[in-house]
Order: sequence, then C-alpha cells, then structure tokens
Amino acid sequence: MNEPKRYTVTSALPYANGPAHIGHIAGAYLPADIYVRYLRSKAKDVLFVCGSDEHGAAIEMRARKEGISPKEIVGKYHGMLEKSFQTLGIDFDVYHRTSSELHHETASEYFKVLEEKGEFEVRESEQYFDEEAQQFLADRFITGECPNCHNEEAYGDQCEKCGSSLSPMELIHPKSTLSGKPPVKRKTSHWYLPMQNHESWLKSWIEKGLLNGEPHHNPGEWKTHVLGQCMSWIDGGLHPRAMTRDLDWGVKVPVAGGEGKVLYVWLDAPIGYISATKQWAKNTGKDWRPYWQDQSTKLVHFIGKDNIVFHGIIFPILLKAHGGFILPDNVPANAFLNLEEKKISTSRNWAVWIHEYAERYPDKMDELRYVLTCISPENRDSEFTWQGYADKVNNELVNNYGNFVHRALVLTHKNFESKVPRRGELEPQDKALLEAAATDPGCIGALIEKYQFREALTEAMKLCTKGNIYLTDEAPWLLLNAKKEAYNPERGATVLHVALQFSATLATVMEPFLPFSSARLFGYLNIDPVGWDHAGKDDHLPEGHAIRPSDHLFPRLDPKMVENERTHLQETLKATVSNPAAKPFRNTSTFADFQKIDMRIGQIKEAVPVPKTDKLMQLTVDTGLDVRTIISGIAQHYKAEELIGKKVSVLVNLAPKKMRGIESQGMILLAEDPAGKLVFVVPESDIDPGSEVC
Ligand code: B3M
Ligand code: ZN
Repeated sequence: MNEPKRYTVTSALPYANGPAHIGHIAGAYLPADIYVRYLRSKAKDVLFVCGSDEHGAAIEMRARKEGISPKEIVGKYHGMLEKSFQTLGIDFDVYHRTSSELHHETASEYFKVLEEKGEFEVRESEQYFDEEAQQFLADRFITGECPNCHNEEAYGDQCEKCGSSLSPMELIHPKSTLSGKPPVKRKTSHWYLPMQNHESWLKSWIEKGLLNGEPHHNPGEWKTHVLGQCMSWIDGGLHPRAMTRDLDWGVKVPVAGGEGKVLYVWLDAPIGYISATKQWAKNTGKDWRPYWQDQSTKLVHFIGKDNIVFHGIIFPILLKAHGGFILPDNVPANAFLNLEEKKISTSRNWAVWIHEYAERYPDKMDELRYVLTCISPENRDSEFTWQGYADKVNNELVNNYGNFVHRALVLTHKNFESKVPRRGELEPQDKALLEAAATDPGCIGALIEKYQFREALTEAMKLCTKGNIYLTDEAPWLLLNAKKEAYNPERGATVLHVALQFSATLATVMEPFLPFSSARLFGYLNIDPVGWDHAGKDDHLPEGHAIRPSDHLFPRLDPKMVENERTHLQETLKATVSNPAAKPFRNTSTFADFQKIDMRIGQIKEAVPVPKTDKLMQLTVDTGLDVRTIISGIAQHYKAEELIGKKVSVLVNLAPKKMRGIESQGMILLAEDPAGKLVFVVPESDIDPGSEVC
C-alpha cells in the first residue's frame, strides 16, 4: 500500500482465564508494542487496541476448575491482565473487554448484518449433549480415547499426546467432563459460515495480495510460516464452519431461532477489536470508523501462531462479508516460547508470570523486554532460560548500552559541572560516529517496519557498540586528566560533547524496545524525547545545557538470581503437581483387572521417526517371544539412535491398532514427569527379553 494515512494495530485478545506469562508477551504483545512505539515516535496516526476475551470454552473450563462463575473468572483475570501489560509498558490506547455492553451490541449488530445479507446457512446437526448437566458440550468438555494413539484423555478437538486434531464424534468412549457420564447425541441447529464460497477471492488475496483485482498488500512481506498455514488451509478445502454455539455464556444470537445460543467465540472475539476501537473513540471524542473502514488505513494483527487461521482466513471472510471494512495488511504471527527446555504450561505452573516477575524485579521491566525481544520466536519456537536472561542483561545491557551512557554522563558531571561541554573541531572518528547516528536509525526503522524486531534490536545494540569503541579509543578520561601525558581538555570536551549527542540518539532508537530506560536517559540528559526522524541529529543538547544527576541505566544482576529463579520454578511446579487435584488417581481396579495385563521386558532393535509427525517413533521390539512393531509417542524426548538396544517394559497384549497407516502391536511403558517429559520404565538390572513384569 502507499504511505498509510493511519494505522490500526491489534494484539490478540487474551482469554481472561489466567494471568499473563512471558510466552504471551513474547508472542503477541511486545512485538506489537515495539511496532506501535516506533510509529508513534515517527508521529504517525496509530491506534493500538486490545482487551480481554471473556467468552468461550476456555473461560467456562477455568470457572469450573475454580468453582466460580464465568463472570467471576473474567472479573478476576481481566484486571490482572490489564495490570501486567501496563507494568511491562505495553501501551494500548484502549484495553477493552468482550463482556462489556458495547461489545455485545457491536457483535450482535455485526451478526445481524451478516444474517440479513444471507451470509449464513442454518443447518441441523447432531452434537453431544450432557443429560445430567442439561447442556450441549463444547469440544473441550468432552474427553475420551484418541482413535490414533489410544490416549484416554484426548479432548474433543485435539489429542495432546499424539497431536492429532479430532472432532468429538471421533473419540472412543466419550465422556462429558461436566458430569463424567457418556454424552448423548442430540439434534441442534446452527448458523454456519460457508467458507468455501470465499475460497477464490481469499486465495488471490493471500497468495497475490490482490483484492477485487487491485493490489492490496505485498504478500512477500508476510512471514513464510503464516502464508504457509493459510495456504495449506485453503488448499485443503474450506468448509462451512458453525458460528453459533449452544451455551449461555457469550453474546446471545440476536435473530429468531437463536434462543439459548451464543455467538461462536471466534466470531465474537475479533469483533472485539472493533468494539475496543469504539470504546476508545468514546473516551477520546474521536471517530472510530476511519480506523476500520478507510482504505488508507493499515491494519495489522499481532498474534500467536495458534491464531493464524482465525486472523488470516476467518476474520477476513467476516470483514469482507459484512462489507465496508478494510482487511489486514499483515498478520505477523509469532511461534511459541519455551521455558528452560520445556513447554510453558499454565496448568503445570511452568511459566514466568508477569505479575510475579514484577513483584520480584519491579525496576527491571526493560531487562525482560530486552531479553524477550532478543529471543523473540519470530519464525520458529525459541527458548527462555534464566541463565540466558542474566547473561544478556549483564553482557549486553549493562556492559554495552549502560556502560557507554554511564561513562559519558559521569565524565560530564565530574569534569564540566554537569554542563554539556564545548564542541571543538571534529576529527574523522567523531564524524564517523555522528554519521552512524544519522544513518543507522533509518535501517533499524526499516527492520521494524518489516516486523524483524530481533534484527532491529541487534542493529540498535551495534550502534551502542560503536559508541563504546569510540569512547574506549578516544579515552576522554585521559584527555581530561592533567596528570596524564594525553592531557588535552579541549579535545576531551569535544569527545564528551559527541558522546552526549550520541546518547540522545540511543535513547531515541531504544525507546520502542526499552521505554523505561529511555525515559530515564532523556531525564538524565534533561531533554524531551526527540522523535525517530530526528534521532540522528548532532545538536540535541546545546553547549552549556545542564544535565541531571544520573545513575546506572541498568544495575548489574547478581548471578545468584539464576539459581534462585530455577529453584523457584521447580518448587512451584512441584507444589502444583503434588497437589492431588492436579492429577487424581484413577478408580480402584481389582486384582482380576490387573491380571488381564501382560507386561514383559522387551528390547528395542530398531527405531525410526514416523514421517510427518513430531511425536511418534516406530520401534521394532524383541519381546522374547516375537519381534514386533510398536508406535510410541517419544520422538520429542529421545533420538532414534539412543533407543537401539534399550530394555523397556512392554504391554504385549494390548489390541493392535493402526496409527498413521502402521499397525502398532502393544505399548511401551513410560513415566511422565510433571512438566511432560517422558522417560522409559526400565528394568533395574539386566534381564532377558520376554521376562514377565508382575
Ligand atoms: N483469545 C485465543 C488465544 O488467546 C484468543 C485470541 C482472540 S483474538 C481475537 O490464544
Ligand atoms: Zn492421540
């Protein structure tokens, strides 16, 4: 698109069913905030909206777990989320909520328009119903045996053990999580969005960036993994998708026949961006429409990779079907962040929670923003470790950026009574540094505009390095020391003058990434923020300008904190999983039940990962009596070569089952640690294959 007139930037509305952790922040919030701060620094008209997603099964599940109502749940977490974002300097123009009246009205109106335009098809289908709880069951409220790997705790939409996506009707022995009883099938009607009717324009929009035959955006600017996911959905064929649900909690279906039904959360939540904008307009007396309806507005959705199809396909269909709305220019989705080699998990309490971090390190928000940006999972999953955190803070923020600024400020306080010294004739090295200040912000900004925040921050840190090399080479402390041979106060004054101007440049380019320290640095320099386009000027501070007392921009971290944090993680994990409610024991089984099980020692002879799966490994196992094939979900925990020769415990009389076209004849016993790590249950000393486990 040509130079946009304004920007509407959204971050995925987090479910108000738990507090925010570093994975959320690195995914959809911090990158958006960097982007928005940069645009604001360039004096662009930009609106940054977000809010809590307060409907859907995720909220209801949490409510049941905590034994309170959905309304109480969202009441509890909405405020917590909002506060966490504020603490971290994620600076939304409005943080709204989908339980608000304004949102209900907006979503309801939106639905009515689509209905009147004939964009839905009402269809009858059979869905699972819990007779005891007297309600239809959301996919997540049904568990049962996975038809692929026989995990008995698969959900109605997905098996977390083998990763296959499921529909509730595929589960073997389905059970309602509400009553524990098998659900019954019952007929119900829903409003379906016939997505297949939108296939052709969507394809050309996503693949070519064309809309109504006109260039809309540059698909080359979309991340490969985002384009790939959207295209594979389209190529797999689009199908009608139900846009309503039989539930109480949510936005009521506002048309005849909709009694007892609410809008599907993935219809209502993205409309939440629009209602948030309306709320902002009310708060500020502005008009919301241009931000959603004017073609010269650039709309960008920051999300996590699990939300790609909703923002790349379903919401665009809804926007176009309604008419009058613009479509996103980009959907820069991030992958996931892991923590200390494990997946972040709310239920296992394996996470760094923002509200806890803020309690322990109230003045280290930029440190967290810095590290999360350096390791941002922009194109693939990445990992946070406390050691990495401490190393980055101490080696990069403290030793590089902080050190440069501190040297410049302290020498000015000490030698020039805190006044900006006079600048004499410039030497080539002074000019080179000022030249870098003049040109590098342009390159850094270009990277930010391409959503390459990691790279942009790396370049910004290189600018600090240039400053440090300059100071070390010029050594103004020698130039200003009458006892030294190099004594040359005029030259010393010039070097410091240049270093102070350069500090203002750094404060400007670092601001989108590290807003708190930039604000402090502008405070020390005693000037107002200068704006991105002026970052490279060499006269931010006039000669004689008084600077303020200063302190280290980033205090050095005590390396002991790494161990403390790791211990804290392990302890909260243990406390969570040793809580019996975390995974209760199963019902009593009789000795006769137990005797049905035939378990033997087996030896793994061959191991090959099953193609196109992340988790499955095909094993050839010698059971002493035969050699057979067993599929096991251990591919993320062991390499094939580590497995050969291993003695393991095998359930040999399990009915054979085909998985991914391969017949699996038995099951290997594994122990699962609280964080989901799998290890084999092995015999304690050497014993022959075929030996009975009893
Ligand atoms: N609440 C899903 C999530 O938090 C959902 C995003 C809504 S964005 C409109 O992953
Ligand atoms: Zn499975």
